Amino acid sequence: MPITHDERSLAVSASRHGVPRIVPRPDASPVREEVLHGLHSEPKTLPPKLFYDDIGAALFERICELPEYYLTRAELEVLRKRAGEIAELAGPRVALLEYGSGAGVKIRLLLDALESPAAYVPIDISREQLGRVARELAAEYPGVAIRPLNADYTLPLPVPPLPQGSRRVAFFPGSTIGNFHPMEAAIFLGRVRRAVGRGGALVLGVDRRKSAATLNAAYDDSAGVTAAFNLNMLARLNRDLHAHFDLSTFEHRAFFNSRASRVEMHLVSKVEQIVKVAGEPIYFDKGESIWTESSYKYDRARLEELIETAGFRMRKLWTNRRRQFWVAYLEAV
Ligand code: AVJ
Repeated sequence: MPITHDERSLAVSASRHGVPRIVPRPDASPVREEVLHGLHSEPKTLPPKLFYDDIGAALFERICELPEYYLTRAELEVLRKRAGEIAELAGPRVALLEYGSGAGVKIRLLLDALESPAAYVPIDISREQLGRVARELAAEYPGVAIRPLNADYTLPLPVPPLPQGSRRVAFFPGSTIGNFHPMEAAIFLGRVRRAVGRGGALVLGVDRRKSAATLNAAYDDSAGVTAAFNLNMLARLNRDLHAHFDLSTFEHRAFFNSRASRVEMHLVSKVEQIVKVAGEPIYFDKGESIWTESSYKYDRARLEELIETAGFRMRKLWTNRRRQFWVAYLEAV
């Protein structure tokens, strides 16, 4: 079923509670053209959204528990401490839109603190996880209209129909904004700005720029979970796109590129080889990589520049005790 643009349907369903229906979008599965375009590029690239099939989503949850991966704990610390302040700024009966809802841990902190939240729209590319989280939340928060959207939010989304007269507050945690090149980050946040409209707001999580040693450890953990997460992208293409990657011939590489202020993740071919992907031969030199992810790290000046370009004003900026991670409360200008 396509998503409806009838505002009333959601206003009505806000007081009803049943099992939420997932709105399927065709974009959520790997697109052959997009994959082949990336593999024919120079350097070779694959988009990070391809990490999050069911296995990848589970591996990412394990990453969040790693001693080296401080991001999730740091952000949760801020959200726990500031949920009350966020709720006060947001006001009553808000409609929440979450870009990349994942395991649904962080949103509970907001739903618990907010005064009579009206609706929650989790948007995620991982269909199985989205369905599970939506069912759990519908049971836990019977007063909130849960409207899951299985979509690739890096593409323009139709603005979901939401209860009339409710303030829209977007939630984009985890520093996933770091996956976008700064120029694309501004364009993406500009779309979020239009989705929340005048009077709307955005709660944004952003990882702060810090020492290369700390960042390198966070993206190349000693237990090898991040390596498995990175390599799963190839396994996933083998499963879903008739690719023939031999995983033992690729290795995980992650490092902080200080000039560009980003952590880069790559999959490096250990040998010269040709891999068939969706019927097409892809040639790899020995040592050639596929660039699978960038995680941009922001200092205060760059963050403010990004926010202003996107049409938001910074109302509050919080960090955790160890000053690793930011949570910003942004208001639509
Ligand atoms: C989910 C995009 C925030 O960039 O830190 C974790 C993904 N990649 N380890 C990040 C990720 C490698 C993560 N984000």
